[in-house]
Amino acid sequence: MKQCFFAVDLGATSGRTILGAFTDKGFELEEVNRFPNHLIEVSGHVYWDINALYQHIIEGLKIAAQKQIEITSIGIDTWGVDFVCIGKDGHILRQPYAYRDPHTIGAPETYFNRISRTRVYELTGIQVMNFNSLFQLDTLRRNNDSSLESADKILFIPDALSYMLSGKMVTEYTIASTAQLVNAHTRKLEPELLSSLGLTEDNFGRFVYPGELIGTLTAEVQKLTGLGAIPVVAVAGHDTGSAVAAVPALTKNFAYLSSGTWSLMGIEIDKPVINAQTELFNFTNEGGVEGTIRLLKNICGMWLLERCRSEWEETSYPELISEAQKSEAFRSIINPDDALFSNPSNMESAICEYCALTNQPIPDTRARVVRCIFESLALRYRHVLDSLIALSPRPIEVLHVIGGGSRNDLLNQFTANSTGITVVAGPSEATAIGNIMVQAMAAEKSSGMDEMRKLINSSIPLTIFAPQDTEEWNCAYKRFLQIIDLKK
Ligand code: LRH
Repeated sequence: MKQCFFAVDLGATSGRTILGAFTDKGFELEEVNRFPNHLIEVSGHVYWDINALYQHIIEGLKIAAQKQIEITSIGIDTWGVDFVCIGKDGHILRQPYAYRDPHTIGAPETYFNRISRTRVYELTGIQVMNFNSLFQLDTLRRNNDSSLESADKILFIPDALSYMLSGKMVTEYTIASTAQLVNAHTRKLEPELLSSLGLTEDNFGRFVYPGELIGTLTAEVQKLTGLGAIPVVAVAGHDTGSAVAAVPALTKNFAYLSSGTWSLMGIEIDKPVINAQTELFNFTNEGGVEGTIRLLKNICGMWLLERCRSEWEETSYPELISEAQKSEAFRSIINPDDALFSNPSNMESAICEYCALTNQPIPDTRARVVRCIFESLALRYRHVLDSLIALSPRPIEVLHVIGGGSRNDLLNQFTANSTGITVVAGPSEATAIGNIMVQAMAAEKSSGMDEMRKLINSSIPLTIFAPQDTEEWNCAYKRFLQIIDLKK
């Protein structure tokens, strides 16, 4: 019987469960089930459906049981910052708000009246974004939210799903770190921040690091799925942490771009870098696997195209990419991180509005919209990479693009052209691979991340993109900087 690790990997628009095994040839992955994940808007709030996500995981486990696969352990990673409140009776108090809920607009500024921005950054090293759990929790507190008021525990999404499977409550380090609740130096929950929210450590589950055992499947889940008392292991519960663990780098001189709904661009370092410059650039220091730190920035990634696609009856990606490839270059340029694009009622109209506001031609065909998105993303990547190069203690020789977006050859080429550095694309399933790697490390089937990265590099096909058309891209970059300035 084959021995496998079961990875649950949930993103903001879709989720999947994957079986991973190590063979003589390297690494084998098999997708078990894939399902959509949607924002649900009700009465002015935006929610996730945690029960539906649980149901999909149960379906995946049932399929694995029917195939008579021996599962060594289960690990869950998800997008960051969102959480559920759990009552004294152990029940989830309501569906969790999604990070695109408008309730946190302006929340950091309100919070900084009590603890200054510099102090918060000094403690956590985390970039300020409206939706960080710190500001979500403070907003709920100010609004006397009934679920927070009745909460005994707060569980981040991967921890909440692990709880639903195992009955055990934990707070996993990487997901708590991106929440902006962890002290970057002690690598534990920060009491000063918790007390500003009226909370203590007792309001969270047992604090664990990637690789620790959470519990085993409850009797109920065993009955539902037909599986035995399989261990549920803490992986890097934050999807970006799992993805970056699977960067197939052979040396340390690399930057990465984890490309999905978000584009997370950064470098991996041993200790947090928290200084006036990183604060000014709003760079984050997120906790990762094996004590590593991800110095990175969130860039609005495929979200723009994902939203346009849903407005265009889900036209396939290959079709959209090929239309964009034939379309005129550098017709209109946007800043993908402009607030206009955070959750507009219509993404295509928001892009047209941005172009009108900055006196550029309106992208009036689908191909032009997609071309505008890809070129603008590539230019924004250069913008962020330039700051990273200035901050990095090591030279950056290569940019590893990982995640679903690494399948987009046109964008990969644009990224190489714009940044002027070689892009290595793949693996597209980095997050699930990183999740499985940590489970393998916990099962002592691997000596650690370096060995795993070598294995991924040698067993998964990677594509290399060398920079081209440097002159045109340099001119476009100057325009990009002017446009950002104009829109301020
Ligand atoms: C990417 C991600 C990112 C977070 C965002 C909310 O999926 O986890 O790292 O900042 O979702």
